[in-house]
Order: sequence, then structure tokens, then C-alpha cells
Amino acid sequence: MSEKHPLTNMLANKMQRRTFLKWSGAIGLPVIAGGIGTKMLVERNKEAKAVSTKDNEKIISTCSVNNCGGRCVIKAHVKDGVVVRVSTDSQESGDLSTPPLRACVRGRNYRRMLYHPDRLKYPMKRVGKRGEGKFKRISWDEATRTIASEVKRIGDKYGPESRYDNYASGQCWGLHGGSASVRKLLSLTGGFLNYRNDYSSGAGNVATPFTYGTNNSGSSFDSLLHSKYIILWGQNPSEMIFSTPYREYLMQAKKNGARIIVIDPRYTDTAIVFADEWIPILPTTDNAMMDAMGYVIITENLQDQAFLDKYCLGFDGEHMPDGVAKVESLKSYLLGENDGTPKTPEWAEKICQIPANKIREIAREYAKTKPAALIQGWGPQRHAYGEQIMRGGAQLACLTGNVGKLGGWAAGTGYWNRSNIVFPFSYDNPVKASIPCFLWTKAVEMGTEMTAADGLEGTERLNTNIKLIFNMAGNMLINQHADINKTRKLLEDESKVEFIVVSDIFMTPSAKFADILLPGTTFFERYDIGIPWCFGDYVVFGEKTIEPLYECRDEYDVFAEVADKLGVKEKYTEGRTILDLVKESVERTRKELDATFPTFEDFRQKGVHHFKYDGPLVGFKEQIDDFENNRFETPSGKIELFSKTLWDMNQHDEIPAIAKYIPSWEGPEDPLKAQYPLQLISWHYKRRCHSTYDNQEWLEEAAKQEMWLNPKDADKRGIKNGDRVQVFNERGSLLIDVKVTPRITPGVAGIPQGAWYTPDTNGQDQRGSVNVLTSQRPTPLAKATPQLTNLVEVKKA
Ligand SMILES: Nc1nc2c(c(=O)[nH]1)N[C@H]1C(S)=C(S)[C@@H](COP(=O)(O)OP(=O)(O)OC[C@H]3O[C@@H](n4cnc5c(=O)[nH]c(N)nc54)[C@H](O)[C@@H]3O)O[C@H]1N2
Ligand SMILES: Nc1nc2c(c(=O)[nH]1)N[C@H]1C(S)=C(S)[C@@H](COP(=O)(O)OP(=O)(O)OC[C@H]3O[C@@H](n4cnc5c(=O)[nH]c(N)nc54)[C@H](O)[C@@H]3O)O[C@H]1N2
Ligand code: SF4
Ligand SMILES: [Mo]
Repeated sequence: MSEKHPLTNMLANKMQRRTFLKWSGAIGLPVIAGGIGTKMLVERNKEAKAVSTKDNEKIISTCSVNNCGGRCVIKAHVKDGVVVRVSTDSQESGDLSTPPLRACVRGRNYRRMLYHPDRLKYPMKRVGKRGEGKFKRISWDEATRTIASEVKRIGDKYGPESRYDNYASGQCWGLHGGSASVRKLLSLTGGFLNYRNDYSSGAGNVATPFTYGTNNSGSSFDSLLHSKYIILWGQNPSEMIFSTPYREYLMQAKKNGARIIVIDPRYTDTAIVFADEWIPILPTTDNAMMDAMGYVIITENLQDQAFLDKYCLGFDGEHMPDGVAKVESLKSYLLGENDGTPKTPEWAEKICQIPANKIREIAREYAKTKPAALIQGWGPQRHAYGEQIMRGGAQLACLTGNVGKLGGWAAGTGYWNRSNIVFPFSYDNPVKASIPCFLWTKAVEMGTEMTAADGLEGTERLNTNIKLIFNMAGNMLINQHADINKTRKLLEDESKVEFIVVSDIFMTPSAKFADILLPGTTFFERYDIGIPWCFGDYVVFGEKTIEPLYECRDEYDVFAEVADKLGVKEKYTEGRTILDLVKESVERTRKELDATFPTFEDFRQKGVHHFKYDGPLVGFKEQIDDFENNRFETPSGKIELFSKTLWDMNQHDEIPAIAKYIPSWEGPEDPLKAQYPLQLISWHYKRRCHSTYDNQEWLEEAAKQEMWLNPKDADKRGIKNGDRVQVFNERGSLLIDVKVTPRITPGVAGIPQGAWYTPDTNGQDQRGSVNVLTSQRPTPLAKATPQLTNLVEVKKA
């Protein structure tokens, strides 16, 4: 199988630039907050408005439901049923009660995406070998008939646990979408195998509740206006988006004088724009620095002892759970009383390569400057022992008493939510069995052998392996899951998974593995409500701006037709169109949740609704202010720095009861380093949303796919800036251009995640699709992805 990436022609014949580069220039030069040209967007928008009155364009406000972490206002300028340009929220900065919801650079490419010549245009069925990418056009009737009969055949033959809807995030945080549609259909016809957790904060989602009882450990971003010291630990909001208004607040916090520290193996755009100090840590070693900061804090008596005594379990010998020796406390561990190794900054320096005095300085500053916010990104937990870092951050927040305080931050996964609306399109799956999402390939290969030790829940054993996969608006089937070569072999074998349905808007690497391929609509072509991630206090109306192009159809309607063929259409739609669902959501939200929510007409007309709150949300404020009446949701009711539940699992080496540094497989201490000396990480790139837009020419020109390598590592290998290199390990090999830059820590290589897997005839990827190098070995507790933990070698291609 040898393939051409869709950008190949563009790169050969220089693309048409137009004015895109004028404003996308900011993507590479993050001199303004956001690093992505927000100022220019406003200016262009004003200009766009002027043109629109002149030309009689209709400006229709809508919302994208890509999984970028942001939700912004997209204004489609429509003339004669065609989107002629796109602009965004025109509000000036300054009103921080409702900050502007501006599109990022990817949004400015949306018209290109919508009308891109490579859009999937009609339903297709596979004609070649699976994965080969050969398809034949079919009718919608044939597509839905085939799906209906395979859903039934496979369900009858193997049982409902054989049917699986894969993790997919191309259409998320909306009211309907491919996955919701498929799941409702499957629920009405016997059910499907569930998955739990996600690829985003998989380790953190399981670990954080062992400390706090919940993942809602964040505070709203306006609380940062009260912070005096901010540590962004592996967090990069200038490039990846956690929440659209976040950067506005961060910028204001900086103007207010907060000192900002960025801890990241890369000198990120965030570090450039915001940081007073960049700490270039080695991947997988954060817990060593955290442990040493804890050591400094307690040996210099900087801890908030009253906070620890009142709210926390396990800090010292006097506050241990029944039946556990005093010497197992966090304090004993940090002082080395149980293992003979005090976790001094000098000890940590050898591991994480941050000078001991720098660790001391950061520890002292963090402990003494109140209030201080330690906010954790999720890159650091997409690692082999990702659970440790999320509990480790929380541990530091507790040592310094920054939990439940305005301007402080509890660390951990960090969710919060102030944008509740009713979801009227729901399903009730009769199957209760669930697997961790990251282990779906295992459930294909040997599902019947999985046990509780693999994270199987809801049943002792599965009756069958996965035999049917729906992959709706996702690229997880091939591109985004770990170890592409392994997955590819598994899926090529048609005796394993017997039927695969993919819906997408482009012919992605995963789409090529479809048996039936469905052409989806984009958000321009359907109604929805855009809900920000778990960090938002507003919702955006998703207006249908034009009719679907070609034969593209929304999955809701496609599966209504499948439901019809299976005799369950009434139960599936309950007589409702998508617009009815949107209306029902608004009406029920007004009735059941919030009487101040606007009417459907009002909401539609305004385009955005900001929920009203009196002030910032402060995570765990209730518990800290009135502990007698508000306990933490942990077994002890306290913050569990020591978790008896984890202790009782009796796997102390990999699942310790207190957070601690564990030397990682394929980390800096792994003997495999002799053979593969570089640690390879990936990150969420400003030019894509995961793999979405990898085929978009303008975005490629704005920020190309390239690997970062430190000059020291490049020199050793005779590699120069711009060289094409081969990156390889036991799992695979890829070719990529290299950017030689001191912006990455020596010993580390960085490849932005999400490039489309494009193998040559030898199976070597030619596009820099990082998951040919990543591992399917899950993290010990959460069974989550370790996709950022890899050892590789690099040589000139
Ligand atoms: N190495 C490595 N791998 C990673 C990560 C990492 O950091 N490193 N991150 C992981 C994380 S956090 C995540 S969330 C996953 C994301 O992985 P996925 O959930 O697979 O997300 P995308 O790659 O964006 O794929 C979304 C697909 O939906 C399609 N699409 C977009 N809009 C629409 C629409 O309206 N309708 C339809 N039908 N299709 C649409 C896009 O074309 C795209 O192919 O990747 C994970 N993989
Ligand atoms: N532009 C853009 N924005 C996005 C997305 C996107 O694809 N593109 N995806 C969205 C999604 S689904 C998610 S889950 C989030 C992901 O949000 P995050 O997981 O927070 O984002 P990442 O870029 O994967 O990682 C953040 C930073 O961690 C650093 N890092 C990696 N390993 C380590 C380590 O061991 N220690 C430390 N200290 N730092 C480390 C990386 O260099 C990176 O700068 O982003 C969301 N926002
Ligand atoms: S990628 Fe996210 S922030 Fe950027 S334009 Fe799209 S929805 Fe908005
Ligand atoms: Mo994610």
C-alpha cells in the first residue's frame, strides 16, 4: 500500500495565498496573546460588516462542534445560498464579564474546508481489500439497507456486545452527531459494548477523584484575575484551546502583575507570550520535580499545616487511615524515611534535569506567593504513569493551601462547568458491559479474554470480541490510536471485525478502512447547539447556514433511515427533526434548569447565551468554607493525599497510594535508551484540530508538519535545519522535515500529533504521523493512553 497525501500536489505547485497569510502570519509569531491573530480577526470583521451591507449578504451566526477545546462564534456571510466569507465575534476585548468568542486561525479556513474539492460527496462501498481505499458510489438506499442488515446479522450471530461505536470527537459537545445517532439506533435493537473514559485526560480522569472525589477540581478562568502566581504545568493555551475566553483572562492576569511559570519540554507559544520563566523539563519526570518541591516546602516549613491538618488525609503520620503504618505518609516519603531517599532538589535534578536551585526557587515562590494557581495541562498525563502527575499537582496545591481559595487552584484534571442545557436526544443501552476506550483494539483481538484487570466493567467476561465498528466523525480507527501498524493489521483481517461503517467529510486514513463510507455534513449544513468543553459558561446557537452539499447527510437522518429499515424509526426520532431537538432542548432547559434561559427565537436571534453568575467559580470553596457540612466525595470525606483504596489494591510499585515519581518504561531511565536515545512526545498543534484539517493547504503553509529537535541532538547526527529525517523504533518508522531549535529540551523530539498516516510501499509513513511510533501499553490504573511516552532514534533520510 503506497499512498499520496492530499497535500502532495499543493506542496509541489505553490498554493494560492490570497490574504490568508497576512493574518495567519501571527500563527508563527505569537507576539500577541493567543498567538493566533485575534487582533487582525477583529479588524477584518469590521471590514467584513461594511462589505456585507453594501453587497446585501446575509450574515448567519453559527458554531463549529470540532473538538478543539474552544467554542466560538462563526459568522457565515451567505449570498445566494453560498458562503462567500467567514468572520467571527466582533466584540472588542475589555468586557471580561462576557469576553469575545473569537475564532482561531483554523476558523478562518472554514470556508475552504466547506467547499474543498476533496469533500466526500456520496455514500460509497468498499470494492478493494479493506484499507486499500478503493470504493464505489452507491445510493443512500443501498447504504442504509446494508448497514441495517449487517447490524442485525452481526447482532444475531454474536450478540450485542459484538457491536461497538468507537471513540470519535469530530462532532462533539453538540446535541446530536454521529455517535449519539448510532448509539440510539443500537440501543433500540439490542445494545452495544460501551466504552468509558477518553484519550484527552484519561489517566487524570481516573486518578484525580482518588484525591478529591471528583474531576471538577478547576475554577473558572476569571478567578485568575485574583492570582498572584500562576504555574502552567504542561499547559499551552496559546496553541491548544482549553476554552475560548481563557487567554483573555490569562492576559489580564499578567497585566495585573501575576508571575507566570511554564513547565514544558518545549518553549511553547504560551511560554513566549506569557511566561516569566520557562522550565524545560524532561518528559515523564514531572513527579520528580513535584516531589522535590514538596521536600523544599516541608523542610523549610512553608506548608499550610492548618489546611493539611483539617482537610487532608495522609500528609503525616498523625493523619493516616486506620491500619496503615505512619511511615507510609506523604511526609515520610518526601523525607525518605521509608525508602532511604530524601526527595531533595539534587535528587530530582539528576532525573528531570532542572537545576536544584531552580526547583528550590519555584517551590519557595509557589509556597509564599498567595494566592497561587497551579493549572495542569493534559499532555503530561498522556504518559505511561500519567496518573501520578495529576495527583502530584493536587498534592502541591494542598501543601500550599491553595485549594478552595479565590485566585488559588486545586490542580488535578481541572474541570468545571457552568453551561448546563438539556439533551433531548438520549438512549438507554441494554448492555452494561464497558471497556476503557483505549483498549478497543484489545477487545477486537481478544475481548473474550479481558477481565477486571483490563478495566472490564459491568460483566465478568464478554461473550464475544468486537465484530462491528461504527466510526462516526473520528480518525481513531487508524490515525489517532496508538501503534498504527498494529491496528492496521488487525483491521485488514476481515475475519476479525466483519463490518466497519465510517462517516466523515474527507477520505481520511480511517475512512479508507470503511466497508460503507458515509459523506457527513459540516456544521454549516445542519442545526445544533454548541456547548463549550467542561470550561464554559455560555452556549452558541448552531444555525444551518446552507443546504447540505452534494449528497451529504447528517448522521441523525441517515440512522433514522436505518432505523426505519429495522422497524424502530418512531422510537428513534420520536417524530422529531434535528431542528425540533434544538427547540426542545431550549424549551426544556427553560423549564427544567434555568427560567432565565432565552426563548428559542431569542437564542436563535442572538446566537450566544451567557449564563449569569455573581462571581468566579472557585473549585471546592464550599468544602473549605464550611467543612462540617460539605465533605469531599472521597471515602474518608477528606482530600486523600494517601488513598486507602489505592493502597488496598496492593500494586504499590505502579499504583502507589500517594502520588510519586515512578521511572517510566521508555523514559530517560529505561535501558532501551541505549538503542533509541530520544524521548518522543507529540502535542496538539495550532494548525489542526487533531487530524482534522491536515489536508488544508492554507493551514499547512501557515504552520507546517515538522519535527522539533534540539541543536545538540541534531549536531550529533549530522542533521541540519530543514533536513528530511527518518524517525523510528520497533513499532514503526516515519519521514518528516526537521526544525532544529533550542525551543525543545535536549534528548527530546517533538512531532505535532494528527498528521494523516501516508505509508509508502514499505509501510513507512511519509507525512510525520506520530502514531506509527506510539505504544498500546496502557497506563496501570486508568488503562489510558501513554501516547506521549516513546523512545526513538532519528537519522538523516
Ligand atoms: N500521538 C497522539 N495521539 C493522540 C493524541 C496525542 O496527544 N498524541 N491526542 C488524543 C486525543 S486527546 C484525542 S481527543 C484524539 C482525537 O482523535 P479523533 O477523535 O479521531 O479526532 P480527529 O482526528 O479530529 O478526527 C475527527 C474526524 O471527524 C471529521 N469531521 C469533522 N467535522 C465533521 C462533521 O461535522 N461530520 C463528520 N461526519 N465528520 C467530521 C474530521 O474530518 C476528522 O476526520 O486523538 C488522540 N490521539
Ligand atoms: N489547536 C488545538 N487545540 C486543541 C486540540 C487540537 O488538536 N488542536 N485538541 C483539544 C483536545 S481534544 C485536547 S484533549 C486538548 C489537549 O490539551 P493538552 O493535553 O493540555 O495539550 P497537549 O498539546 O497535548 O499538551 C500540552 C503540553 O504538554 C507538553 N508536554 C508533553 N509531555 C510533557 C511532560 O512530560 N511534562 C510536561 N510538563 N509537559 C509535557 C507538550 O509539549 C504541550 O505543550 O487540546 C484541545 N485543544
Ligand atoms: S477550531 Fe475551535 S476555536 Fe478555532 S475556529 Fe474552530 S471552533 Fe473556533
Ligand atoms: Mo482530546
